[in-house]
Amino acid sequence: MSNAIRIHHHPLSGHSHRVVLFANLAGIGHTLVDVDLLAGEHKQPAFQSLNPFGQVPVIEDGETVIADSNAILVYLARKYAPDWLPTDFALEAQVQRFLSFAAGPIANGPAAARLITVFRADLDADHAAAVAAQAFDRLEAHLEGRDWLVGTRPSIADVAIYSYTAHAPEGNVSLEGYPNIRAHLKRIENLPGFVAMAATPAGLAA
Ligand SMILES: N[C@@H](CCC(=O)N[C@@H](CS)C(=O)NCC(=O)O)C(=O)O
Repeated sequence: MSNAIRIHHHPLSGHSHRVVLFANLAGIGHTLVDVDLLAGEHKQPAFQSLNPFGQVPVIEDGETVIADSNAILVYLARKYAPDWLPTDFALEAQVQRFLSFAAGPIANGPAAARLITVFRADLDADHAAAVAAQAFDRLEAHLEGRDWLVGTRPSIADVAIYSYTAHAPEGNVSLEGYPNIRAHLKRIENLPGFVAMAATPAGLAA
């Protein structure tokens, strides 16, 4: 496997982590390029030439540049790790459903709650907590009797959900009442190649 893919990331970004995690789980060779978000590097022309939205993660695969964590997961799975994205139409739709879940309630719930505590983001903590609770109630119910979100093996859906769910307690969102979710996280952590995102104390950007 070549080392051609460059992953532009920030080590405390869950969106970045889901890409780094997938590259490691799927054995996709890559190099990491740190983007200093706290110094505003993502708003500079050099980075914005890669992603005009000014957000990590972004990958470069030769001449191909892809931004957005879920878009990157789809691209990498299709090109390098097809076992992680089913081609059966109905199963693929189920994967897409959970990518949307990751980009919606997971981003606006546990990820937003963590942005408030770790990065002092000016967001509504009560709203984030309510969105997180509803999202985790739904995820907990879906995982009843299931090992993986879709089908009988891990897919990019599991990877997309992992990072902000595992780190929800950093945003004061407890996983205590969610045994199915905690078992699912553990299953992902036990996969060969798993790499954790660094834990962060509250108030990083204080
Ligand atoms: N939909 C995007 C969201 C990416 C995102 O929110 N990235 C954050 C870091 S976790 C970022 O770069 N924030 C800087 C900013 O928006 O100015 C994805 O899935 O990649």
